[in-house]
Amino acid sequence: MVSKKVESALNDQVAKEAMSSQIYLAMASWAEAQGLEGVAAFLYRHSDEERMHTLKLMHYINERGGHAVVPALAKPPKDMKDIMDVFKSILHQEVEVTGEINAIVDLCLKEKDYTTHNFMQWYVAEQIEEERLARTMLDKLNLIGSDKGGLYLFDRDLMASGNTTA
Ligand code: OFO
Repeated sequence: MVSKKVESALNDQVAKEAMSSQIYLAMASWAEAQGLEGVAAFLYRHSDEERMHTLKLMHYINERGGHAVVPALAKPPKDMKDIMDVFKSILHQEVEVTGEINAIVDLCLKEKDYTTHNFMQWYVAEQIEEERLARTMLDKLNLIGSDKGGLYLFDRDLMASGNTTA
């Protein structure tokens, strides 16, 4: 059974993961409209992953005697400055999520909820991967600079990779 405090923290995280999915979806649509098909495919996939993160939390809350709440979501930004801006926002977003996950882990220890603490380790590991991925993308984009041919190859590679570890 989760305590009310832990349940509420997990439900807050449900809302944040759902919002992440929403933000990635808006970025994907922007990229698709720009003709960046590979980037769009990557971002659509990532939006799905964030939905999976949301559902995983919801199932856990319900299985532990709580009630997972479906949140209201704000409208995400429609336009991005450029592709660099997209991946800078992603890194910023993921660093923030890591902080939120760590705060829940901390709460679990304070509440002596070792079951939820154990469950949250999956998210701790996932955040390492998410941040690594965003940094790798930014490094590649920094190398490409304003080279249009480089951007074309970056987009094509993302299309071909079919996963989020490009
Ligand atoms: Fe759910 O990891 Fe990104 O935000």
